[in-house]
Amino acid sequence: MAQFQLPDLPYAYDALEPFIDAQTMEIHHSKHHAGYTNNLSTAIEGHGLEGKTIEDILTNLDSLPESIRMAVRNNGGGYYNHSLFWESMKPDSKGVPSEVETAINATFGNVDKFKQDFSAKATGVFGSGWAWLVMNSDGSLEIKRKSFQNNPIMEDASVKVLLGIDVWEHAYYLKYQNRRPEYIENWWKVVNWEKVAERMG
Ligand code: MN3
Repeated sequence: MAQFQLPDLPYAYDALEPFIDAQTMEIHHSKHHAGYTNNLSTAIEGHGLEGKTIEDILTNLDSLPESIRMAVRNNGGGYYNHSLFWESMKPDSKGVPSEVETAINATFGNVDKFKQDFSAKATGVFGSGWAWLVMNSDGSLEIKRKSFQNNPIMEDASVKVLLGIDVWEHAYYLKYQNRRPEYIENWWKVVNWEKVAERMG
């Protein structure tokens, strides 16, 4: 059996309508995420990584043989990022829990300002990539912009990844075409803030 399996979505493909359409969700999960997952398992097979978690692997990319390092960065990142992404959304999005709001206010002033900053970073990703909200080891929050499937834990294993938005065109093009800012604006309506609180620990 392959080392990594495609996780089930925690909701139906159409659960995030009208903000994220069912066809995009189905292709994104059953084709893109499945592809990263299979390619990851294939890349690491026979390299002594049995029993390693995806976090173990992504925080130690430099220890991998060069022949598989890029494949693992791209596909391992894709596997990990999308698993985080599905859980970062939910159909009946609630308000921001108080412990999250307190942390956001300390760094960004208020939740609206944070959303503006995060949206601007996500909008400004050149080409394919992600915007991430991370908590540093000192408890401060920070927005990171990453290309391709790179994740903040690849360069700093001490950060906690709290939230991320996929701004590859495959995440929004069917419904929004080139209107990435509109996708981002609507994405806020399906953010799973309880999951963000859980990830803060
Ligand atoms: Mn994607």
